[in-house]
Amino acid sequence: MTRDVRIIGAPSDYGANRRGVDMGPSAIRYADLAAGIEAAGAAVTDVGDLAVPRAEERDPNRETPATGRANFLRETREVSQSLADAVAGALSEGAFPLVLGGDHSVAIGSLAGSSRDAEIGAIWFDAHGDFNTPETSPSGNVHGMPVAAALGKGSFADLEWANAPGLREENVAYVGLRDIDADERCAINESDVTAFTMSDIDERGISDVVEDALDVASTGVDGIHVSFDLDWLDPNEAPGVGTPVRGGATYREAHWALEAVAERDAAEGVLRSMEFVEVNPILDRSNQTAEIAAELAASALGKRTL
Ligand code: HAR
Ligand code: MN
Ligand code: MN
Ligand code: MN
Repeated sequence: MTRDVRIIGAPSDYGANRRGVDMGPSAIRYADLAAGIEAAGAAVTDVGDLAVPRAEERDPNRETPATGRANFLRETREVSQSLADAVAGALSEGAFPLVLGGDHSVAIGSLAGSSRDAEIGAIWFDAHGDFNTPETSPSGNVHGMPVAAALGKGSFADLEWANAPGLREENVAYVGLRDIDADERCAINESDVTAFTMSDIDERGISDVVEDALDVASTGVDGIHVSFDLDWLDPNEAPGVGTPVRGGATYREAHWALEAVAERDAAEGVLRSMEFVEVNPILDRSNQTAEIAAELAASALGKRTL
């Protein structure tokens, strides 16, 4: 059956401290996203961008967590709630939600929507753990917190809109971590998530690591959410991101990873929702990072060489 991919733009930059990532959805669309998905054999509907409040007078503290710091929490809640509705709505109509960020805080909405009526797992391709809470975050930037938010950690326990009802820690798998804060490291190690670092990829190869991550995410669930932060790639290949970290995945490793997702999906039908985040066109070179995002989306959805 032909997959009906629904593109949902979530142009929020409220989770990061840099403007520009709000232009990510436009840049990824401009990079022939729809044509690539069609080449993968899927149908595409683009529902445009969610409305994101866009005040130039920005007050980060109009709403605050019970304890700790989470900048632009009100705006993040509004975006998360409308994105969760859009993702859940797509799924209920038989479409496949493909979310374009925006910074990684949009994953709060994607995960909440994807798990509203299902048990899900998540694969997190990222340099960062995004496992801070308002209590542990060194920056207060919510794009460093979406996994903790979805799992209801720290003061996110009181913020029901931020929680992903059908996501359990046991089904969260990180691929390619290399920049973790001190308290975040303790929290990841104490949790039941599975974390593969860049060193694991060096040692075992991308193939084994991604197959293991797919096993973790897909065991005992209805489907998986793929959350792809472009800063997982090395900044030489993907310079258009706000928080680049040396020593990332290569272009070929990234393609291999998402082709492995497609292969698993072809065999087991596991892929439920997906997002590409953190593309910042202001920092990019000739839209290269957005082009990689568009190519990777097509790979995950089954585009093949032969
Ligand atoms: N760990 C840092 C913080 O929480 C920075 C993480 C945010 N960067 C991202 N997320 N792009 O993946 O502030
Ligand atoms: Mn991230
Ligand atoms: Mn990141
Ligand atoms: Mn294989």
